[in-house]
Amino acid sequence: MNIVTCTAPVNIAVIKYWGKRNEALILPINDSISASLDVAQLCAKTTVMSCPTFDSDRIWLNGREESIDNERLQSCIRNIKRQGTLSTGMEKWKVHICSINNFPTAAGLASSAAGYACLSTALAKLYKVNNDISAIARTGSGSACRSVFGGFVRWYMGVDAEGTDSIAKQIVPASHWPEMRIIILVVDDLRKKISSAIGMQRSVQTSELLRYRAEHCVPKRIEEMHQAIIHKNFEKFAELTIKDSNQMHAVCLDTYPPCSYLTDVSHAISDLIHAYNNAVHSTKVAYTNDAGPNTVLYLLEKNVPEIVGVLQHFFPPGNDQNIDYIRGNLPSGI
Ligand code: 2P0
Repeated sequence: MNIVTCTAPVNIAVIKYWGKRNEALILPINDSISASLDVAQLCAKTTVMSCPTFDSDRIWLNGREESIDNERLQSCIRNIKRQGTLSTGMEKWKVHICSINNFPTAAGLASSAAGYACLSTALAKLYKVNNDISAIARTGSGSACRSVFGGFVRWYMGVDAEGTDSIAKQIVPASHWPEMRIIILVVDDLRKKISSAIGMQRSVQTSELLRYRAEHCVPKRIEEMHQAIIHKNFEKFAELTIKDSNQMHAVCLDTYPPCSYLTDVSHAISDLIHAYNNAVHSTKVAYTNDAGPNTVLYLLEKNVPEIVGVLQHFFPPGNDQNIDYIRGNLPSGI
């Protein structure tokens, strides 16, 4: 029996991926940038086993067996087996996969990203694949390619029709900006109504703003964000993060029928962050929302106590608008 276990981090985008130019190959319409979180805090952990006596491929997610007949999962497993360099017939052995998350699934916390990054890395080790793992992870879930690395990561959209250059690369390791912290405000951990995949497909079909964003906004913004990270320019980083999150949600509303992911509590949090930044005459905290109501804050370590104090003052425990806090930092890697 061969057995491999890996962990992979959740990543939170600061320049968002929203829209595919090729659905089957999962090729995006723009570059995106994210930070991977500390694997000890928010991660997927996957064990893969292959054995000559297994008679079928099987998968367990958080302890429950799920169907292996999932198109993306199959494509990921097929890709890896095809690229493997095992030479003894072991590539024909069936595989059993066990994966767990230590965070709420489908709460807008990119569980599929960590999950597919982890699965791809574990299977690539099992089948001795030497090719780019981010490209394999991408075929499971687009944002998974960014979770293959720690620190700040850029997913290059690429130009090749087959997607050979649509891969992720680390911009800097987490140690480059050790003061960076995130706080996840869990507004609601119920499953989101419209999946990202469906939402972005609908945006590509109907939103003119999406095309404008991809052609005119993101190319400039992505270079500015890349530089802000390299130069540890927090104010610029924060402004770009906020603007890009809001633009992605503007595209979601420009979609027909619209995809509305934010709640009154999400809006109240962003209003509070703007009021706070305004009061302190500097952008000390950034917020960003994925395809769900939870808000992620990026801030520097020295500002954490004050900002947590402000949040707890306005959203006290026991209040109707109660939110849970998950604090994290970035040091990460598989
Ligand atoms: C991101 N999201 O950049 C954006 C922001 C959600 C909002 O990547 O269809 O689960 O599997 O490629 O990767 C979520 O999209 O979608 C996502 P698929 P995925 O993080």
